[in-house]
Amino acid sequence: MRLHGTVTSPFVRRVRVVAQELGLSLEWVDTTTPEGQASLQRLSPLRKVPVLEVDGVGVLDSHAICDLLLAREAGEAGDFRRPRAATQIAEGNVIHAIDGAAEAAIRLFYFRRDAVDSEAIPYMRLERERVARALAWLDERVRGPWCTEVDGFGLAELAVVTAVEWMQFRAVAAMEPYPRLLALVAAHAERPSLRGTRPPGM
Ligand SMILES: N[C@@H](CCC(=O)N[C@@H](CS)C(=O)NCC(=O)O)C(=O)O
Repeated sequence: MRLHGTVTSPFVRRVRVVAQELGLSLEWVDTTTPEGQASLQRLSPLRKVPVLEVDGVGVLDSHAICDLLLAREAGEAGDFRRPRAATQIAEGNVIHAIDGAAEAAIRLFYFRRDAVDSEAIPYMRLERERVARALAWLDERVRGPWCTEVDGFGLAELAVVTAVEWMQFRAVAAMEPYPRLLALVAAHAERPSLRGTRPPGM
């Protein structure tokens, strides 16, 4: 299985973390290279990363890829908390909220990179507000280092940590108003799979 991505992408990092947690090694295709980009374009009409190539077919979204890896490695390897029916709604809502914030923040980042003033565009002001509202909503709901009423590091905690660290790395959102989110991120900072996938400078 060949994972296409960049080391800075928070969505790609989630797949790399899940693979490490499960003890899986995935072949790496760096999409910042011409060969990696050509391979990505062949596999995905969206040209977003991550894409996992399985038997010549691209799996086009980080959630689909993580679900696939967790389903393939059904055993209880390590202490990564598997999705559970009891926390499905709460965990799903955390993931949707942080993803909405992350995708909006990524658009703000691309606008800034392209030297476009996103504040001049009403929809992009909404995107900035969406980031802040989602982070405030999450900050009210996290429970110490955990995102649901069940303890353990799982997909929701992973989504929050990877997105918040990326937002700090790219300086796309002020994080001071969200002390509980920052505490959650700090609580997991030394987890080996997170340490092992953190790009230089993050
Ligand atoms: N929902 C997707 C989001 C993936 C995504 O937005 N990836 C970004 C990199 S972090 C990307 O490839 N953006 C390229 C673009 O928007 O053109 C997932 O979970 O995989």
